[in-house]
Amino acid sequence: PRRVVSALQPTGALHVGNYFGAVRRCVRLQRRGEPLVLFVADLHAHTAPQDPAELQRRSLETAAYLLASGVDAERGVLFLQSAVPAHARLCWLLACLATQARLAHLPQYRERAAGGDAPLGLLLYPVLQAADVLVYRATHVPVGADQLQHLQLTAQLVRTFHHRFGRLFPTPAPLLPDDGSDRIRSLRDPSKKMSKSDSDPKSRILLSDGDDLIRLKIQKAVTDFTPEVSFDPAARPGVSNLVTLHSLAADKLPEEALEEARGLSTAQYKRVVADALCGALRPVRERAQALLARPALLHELLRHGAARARALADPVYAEVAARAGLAPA
Ligand code: AQP
Repeated sequence: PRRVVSALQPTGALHVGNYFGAVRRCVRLQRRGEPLVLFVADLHAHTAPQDPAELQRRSLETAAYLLASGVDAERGVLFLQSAVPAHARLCWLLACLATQARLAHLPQYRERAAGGDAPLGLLLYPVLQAADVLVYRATHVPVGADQLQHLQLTAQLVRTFHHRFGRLFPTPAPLLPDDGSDRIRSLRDPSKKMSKSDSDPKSRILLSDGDDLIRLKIQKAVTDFTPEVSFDPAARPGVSNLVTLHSLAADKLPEEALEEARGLSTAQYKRVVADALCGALRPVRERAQALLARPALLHELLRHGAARARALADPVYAEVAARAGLAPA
């Protein structure tokens, strides 16, 4: 059977890159009938220092935005990663199958560790990601292009596991988008991706931003000095990023977005883009605010989700433990 597994880290407020690149894709897969396991990756968040109360608040907020975006927690499974111990248990065994050299070679690690004395958790991050999907015997993982190397590591860990302990896991296949949604750029420096942790809040549009703030951030977005609008991500990353955002927000093809931009200056086009974003994000924001006003309901939903996730993951881990000569948990 097919199973799609995905996650978001509660490392900050979600931005439109997370929304179009991850959340909305999950919602659409789920609406097409794909069985979706989706969680808030609070264990992953600890690879950077976290304030405990803030982490808890962000985790709940992230869950609220996932639900507000249309994730169906009854059809799928939605929970906090740390509530399902099998992730960390499987991670340990997989870590024993991975080599330090292989992990230290991954570009994301090299970027984030930047030659410093990084926490061990940062090195193990992609191994925990492998455990996250294998513990549900995932067949498909929605990823962005920058995650492909981590999925290759997962495939390698599956091969090593099978070699030592016999066949057990499907090799999860990547689901890559073809609408540019996996590469939304920073509004202040279009050579970088939009990111939760960028020090400049104007570099990203948050799902919690109101219409005025969305308009202001788009108006201040860095473009270039060519007056008309065109789509050329290599030569004109800033303007092209606006076209991508417009097409995603208005659910149009980039060509259709460009058609609307014809004859407009960049400044005029920015108003069109901002309108489209306001229209797409307003209902999500309003639903999230309504959910966040009911924390007890959210906690209950997540508790229920975690119980269902454990019912899926525990038997898989029990089989892993049996194969590896470990106690069943
Ligand atoms: N700029 C982006 N464009 C499209 N998709 C993006 N994603 C992240 N940034 C963009 C996707 O959102 C999901 C969230 O994954 P994560 O919570 O693990 O965060 P991340 O990938 O590390 O990226 P962030 O949001 O910028 O967080 P920080 O700053 O903490 O690293 C993933 O599916 C990712 O592809």
